[in-house]
Amino acid sequence: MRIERELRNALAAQTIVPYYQPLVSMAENRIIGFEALARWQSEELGVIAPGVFIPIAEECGLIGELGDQLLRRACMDAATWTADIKLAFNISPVQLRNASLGLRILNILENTGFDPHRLEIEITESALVDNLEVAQRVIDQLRQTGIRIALDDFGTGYATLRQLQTLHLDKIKIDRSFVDRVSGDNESMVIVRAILGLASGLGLITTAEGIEDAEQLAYLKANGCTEGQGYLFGKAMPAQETLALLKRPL
Ligand code: G
Ligand code: G
Ligand code: MN
Ligand code: NA
Repeated sequence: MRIERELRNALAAQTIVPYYQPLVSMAENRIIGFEALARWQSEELGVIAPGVFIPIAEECGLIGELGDQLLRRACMDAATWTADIKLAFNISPVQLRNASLGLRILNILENTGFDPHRLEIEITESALVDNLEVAQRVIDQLRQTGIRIALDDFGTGYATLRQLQTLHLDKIKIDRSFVDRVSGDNESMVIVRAILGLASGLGLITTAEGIEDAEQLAYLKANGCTEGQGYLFGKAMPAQETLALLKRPL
């Protein structure tokens, strides 16, 4: 397959790189971190979206190597930020099936000298369904070192409320599909408020994804959402643009 061959070339040349989307504190109204989002511009094929190449990397058995490469790069990029700015990094369910994932992440942190307290690992609900036992073990191993664990795309998958209670998570990220409809759609507003109430009752931090306007932001903030992300604050950008953004007020 053409795209698989290009993917192997890109891994060898390290041309798939993380971009960074700002993560904002609602209370402080400032950037407190960035989520790394993989970007690939292939010379042969043009821009390929992560929604396309991540699943292919998983199928070809390349996701482990790609993930390691991206995390290493992200830790080096994040080293240029001040120590109060954290890095959020996505892990796919396929990666979480591998019990050695925890050790590999810790190795990368050690080799790059990146403080585990500044790292937040995002996992999706389907990772829990796949293999809960391994997932739980990796999560516990990472949390022991100070890494925080976020449940990504919450509300779209199959995480049970029981799992929210027992999995030792730090944060849930409310899926963009709910936030999208927060202005106007009454049911989405009810759902978002319920998720925020549940999360705060369980002592979990909340991030709302996909915030695009002030109305959505106001509703989320009023209902106790802790952090936000979305085009209102900024799209994913190359590493070299993050520094300038950190220097100016929101
Ligand atoms: O950046 P964008 O919204 O197009 O990302 C699409 C999807 O790809 C998201 O679900 C995101 O979590 C996933 N994704 C982006 N970067 C990475 C990455 O580095 N590793 C993994 N496993 N998934 C990623
Ligand atoms: O699944 P995950 O949350 O990791 O991926 C986030 C995806 O959502 C990225 O592909 C990112 O480009 C996209 N995204 C982030 N903020 C917004 C937003 O405000 N609006 C829209 N439409 N997409 C967004
Ligand atoms: Mn994510
Ligand atoms: Na998400």
